[in-house]
Amino acid sequence: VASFSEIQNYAKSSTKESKMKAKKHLDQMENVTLNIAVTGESGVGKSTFVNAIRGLKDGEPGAAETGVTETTLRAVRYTHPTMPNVYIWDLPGIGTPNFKAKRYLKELQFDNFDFFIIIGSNRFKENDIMLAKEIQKMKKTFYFVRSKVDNDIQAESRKKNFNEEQVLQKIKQSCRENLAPVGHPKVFLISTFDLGKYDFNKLLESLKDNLSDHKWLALINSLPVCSVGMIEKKKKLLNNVAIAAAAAAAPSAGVFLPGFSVGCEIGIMLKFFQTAHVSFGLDDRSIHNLAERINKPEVQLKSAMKSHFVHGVSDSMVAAMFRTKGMTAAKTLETVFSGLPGMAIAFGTTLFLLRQGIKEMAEDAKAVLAAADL
Ligand SMILES: Nc1nc2c(ncn2[C@@H]2O[C@H](COP(=O)(O)OP(=O)(O)O)[C@@H](O)[C@H]2O)c(=O)[nH]1
Ligand SMILES: [Mg+2]
Repeated sequence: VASFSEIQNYAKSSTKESKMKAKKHLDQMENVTLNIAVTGESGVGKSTFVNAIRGLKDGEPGAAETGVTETTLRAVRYTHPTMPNVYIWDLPGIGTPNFKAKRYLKELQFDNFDFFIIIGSNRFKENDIMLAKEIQKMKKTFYFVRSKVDNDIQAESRKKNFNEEQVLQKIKQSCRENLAPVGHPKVFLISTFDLGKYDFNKLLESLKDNLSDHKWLALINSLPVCSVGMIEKKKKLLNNVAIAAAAAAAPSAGVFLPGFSVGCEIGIMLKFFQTAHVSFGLDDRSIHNLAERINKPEVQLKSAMKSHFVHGVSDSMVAAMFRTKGMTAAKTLETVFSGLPGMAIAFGTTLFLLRQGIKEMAEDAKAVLAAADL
């Protein structure tokens, strides 16, 4: 699987072959699988977390049941509502007795998982530590997540001399001591009810270091918009994908500038925009879910959107973008790519259009976030 920098190189050459390669990379990006395991004792918030990172509300069809006590040692695989190759596993705590735990671990087939998130809502337990050691043995990565910090903050905030940062540091310190048998690993504090706060972003940055470009892209595309920082991450990645999409969509060498009926592959552009649209949470389903979660009317969120994509992604809408004055500016951009042979004109223009779309969507996503008071 090629990295983004390789894709960039393919995109800059103008042969038919490089165009095919760009297409292949788009396919690979789309088909990359990601298996995330979420584990920890009963009641720590695994199911809630599984739902939150899939952008599902508790109780929605397909959502993991929350607030129920696990009685079986059974791993449940959840698919992502929009990304069929992203799987999130809800692994109930291994619990006692010991022989059961051993068998459970054996049956888990560690190799299938890209990483493990071990959640604790207070102290991490014997079992969490044992599991971490097993994961370590299998040379897999795990991350300790301390959930429900919103509860801690709320309780402490009633005290005199309350200092949020100090409270968080104290929790972290106590978790680290608790986890000393695993060698003082990093602990990320989160509130699943508000992923935009606390350490969720830091957790993502750590994940990034241990994932391939394509898996990282799949992860970020699959996560709901929870903060401006998340929007920026999505924007940056999609701007990279746009290079491959433009290379695959642009007409081959020798074809003059696209009104895209002239050889430019609209299907690739539409697909790119559709993926981005969902990733930025601007599609009907995402808006509907967000509206319900924050208890505000959908129209209020929708009216914040100002881009070409207000009514979704369609070929007529993309055609309209081709006719805007921005496309005149795209010609100026061609000079930037002027060192490139034949296809460069179409490539540059197509890339400009795709990135223009990303820019507009990111603005809309920020406006929606603001309208939602998040
Ligand atoms: N305050 C708070 N409550 C949470 C959080 N995450 C989960 N919960 C609550 O904790 C309870 C148990 O959650 P659940 O996801 O069913 O735990 P599981 O047994 O590990 O799957 C539920 O009532 C959740 O609403 C969180 O980040 N903050
Ligand atoms: Mg559960």
